[in-house]
Amino acid sequence: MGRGLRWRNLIQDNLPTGRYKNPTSTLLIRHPMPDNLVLVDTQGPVRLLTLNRPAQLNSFTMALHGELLAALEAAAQDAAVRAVVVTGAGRGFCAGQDLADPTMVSADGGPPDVGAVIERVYRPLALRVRSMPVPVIAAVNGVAAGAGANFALGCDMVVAARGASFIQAFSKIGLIPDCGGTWLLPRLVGRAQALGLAMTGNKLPAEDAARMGMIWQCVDDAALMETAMALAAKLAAMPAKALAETRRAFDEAMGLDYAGALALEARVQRELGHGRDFAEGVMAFFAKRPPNFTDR
Ligand code: T3D
Repeated sequence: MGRGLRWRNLIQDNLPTGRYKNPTSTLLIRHPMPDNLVLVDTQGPVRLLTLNRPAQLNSFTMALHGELLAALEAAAQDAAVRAVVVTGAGRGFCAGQDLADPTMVSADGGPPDVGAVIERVYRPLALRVRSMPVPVIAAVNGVAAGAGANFALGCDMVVAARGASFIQAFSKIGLIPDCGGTWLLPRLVGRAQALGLAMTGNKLPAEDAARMGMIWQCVDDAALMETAMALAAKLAAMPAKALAETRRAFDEAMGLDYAGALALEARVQRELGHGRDFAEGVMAFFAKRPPNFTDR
């Protein structure tokens, strides 16, 4: 038996009957996906995106990637959007790569080119989030595993429900943290904790994640969306360009020495100092009125 066929059979023989198996062919199939894999809702200046594959804990398929990237792009292009919130439908946030997606098998039936999948979808997703012109908040409603965990951690602020958890599930399937995990984790929690989480694949409860400084806040399950949307509304009223530049400067300063960071600050402040938001912020301060920021 060829290597490709062995790989395909290995996956297929171990999938639950009826869910992923096609009884008449050796190809992996899935039930037809409903549309709306990402639900899009606009609440004032806040764009709420809900990953919507609850039966598979919102794990990433190619189709979900496509809809999510398109929804983020649309939010980035819409000047009325000043903050984005991402959450998950059902009991999970996102279980990472859908391990039964057809992309998990290559065209010749052999092992997938995981590197190609990363290049094609995960890298663009992570970079899109990190370059949004407005703040992105992850409202983690349940388990966030593998690339689902690191997608959340790549957002600007993470609010998680007490019942949520974070799992670096990669080691359990012979991979390394991706979707930015190798860069994000050590910076968020330090090398010791990052390696421990990545090597063990242990489930980290949201409360512990908050205590370790890995996320912004852990709240009661029932308060999650109210908290995340209120935070988004607060950020939406702030100077979007300055917030996006803050994110970019923090990321860039990671690779600089102290003097380099000071030079970076001077360069960015020079640009922001010429913006309308700076003038508006100072005027509003002296006029003792709320500012109306418009730069983006
Ligand atoms: O191409 C590439 O692979 C590159 C990209 C890699 C990036 C990655 O994300 S690799 C990591 C992939 N993710 C995982 O390994 C996590 C797998 N899932 C789990 O370990 C567990 O499901 C959880 C710990 C996340 C949750 O456990 P639990 O007990 O709460 O739920 P469950 O019963 O395991 O899952 C519920 C359903 O969701 C279940 O389906 P069923 O049995 O009810 O029909 C399960 O199969 C499905 N599901 C969960 N995760 C995935 C999934 N289906 C497909 N892919 C998944 N990742």
